[in-house]
Amino acid sequence: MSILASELILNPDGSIYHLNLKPEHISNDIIFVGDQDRVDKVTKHFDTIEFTTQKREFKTTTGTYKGKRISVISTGIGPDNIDIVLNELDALVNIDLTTRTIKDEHTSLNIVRIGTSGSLQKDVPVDCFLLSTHGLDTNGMLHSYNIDEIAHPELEDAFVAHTQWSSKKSYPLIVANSKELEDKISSEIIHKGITATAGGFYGPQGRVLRLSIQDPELNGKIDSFEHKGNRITNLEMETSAIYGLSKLLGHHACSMNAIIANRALGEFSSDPKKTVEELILYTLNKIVE
Ligand code: R1P
Repeated sequence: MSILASELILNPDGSIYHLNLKPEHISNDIIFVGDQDRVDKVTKHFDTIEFTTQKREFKTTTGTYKGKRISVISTGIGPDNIDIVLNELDALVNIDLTTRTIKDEHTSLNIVRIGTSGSLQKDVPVDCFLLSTHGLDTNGMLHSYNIDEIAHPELEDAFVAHTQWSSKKSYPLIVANSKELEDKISSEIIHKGITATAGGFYGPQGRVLRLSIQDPELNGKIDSFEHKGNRITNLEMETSAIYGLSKLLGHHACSMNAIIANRALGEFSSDPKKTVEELILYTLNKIVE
């Protein structure tokens, strides 16, 4: 059955609505960054550039690094943008945009996020690299989909009990990464843990400026959560949404975090640009290994 024009929106040139991309523009190996200016910080290392485009915060450049074809895409900030980026990328590879029908053969993308994040644990220091084994979704976007098959109810229920999570907020969901990608990108220098993904930067991450927040103790309760060896190491705004939609759509995803702040110690990196640059090079070289 053909997908209606109002549901699968294409631009007049046939490219997908927000990303401005056609299927031939992207590689199956994709790096996500948040900031559109960070795309060039990755692709400046490329041997060749074949294509670049930008619409709103979504900038894409495709080229080769050490001979491997890779696309780098900026997602902007937050899980709402990830909903757009993952659905549109999946449509590029798994929907025939001409007939508007789902292809018989499924294509899996490999997606690695290179992001910045704040540590919640004293022993996950500023300027280290952290690979997210899971994303802890606290923002609710994924609840629009059928998520039972990707949930970890025992861990989620333990987290709800430990934090006395308000029933008025969206129920937390814990989603795993792609173990295959984790094994490819890991090394002895990489910290690992569950990454909590918030739907905002201030209140949703426990920051107080002028507004009081629903649970001022929440960050402390997240720090102290432990269940069968699992703990929450850091906080950012995209990983759980990337993991959830990738699993549901049949793609592989892994999130790499440059830890630029330590919320437990109140510290901020003295040179976050350098840490991000080092993570970019580390990740690129792992992807092509
Ligand atoms: C907030 O400042 C942004 O920085 C972090 C958060 O996840 C959020 O997107 O990541 P990026 O630097 O990758 O955007």
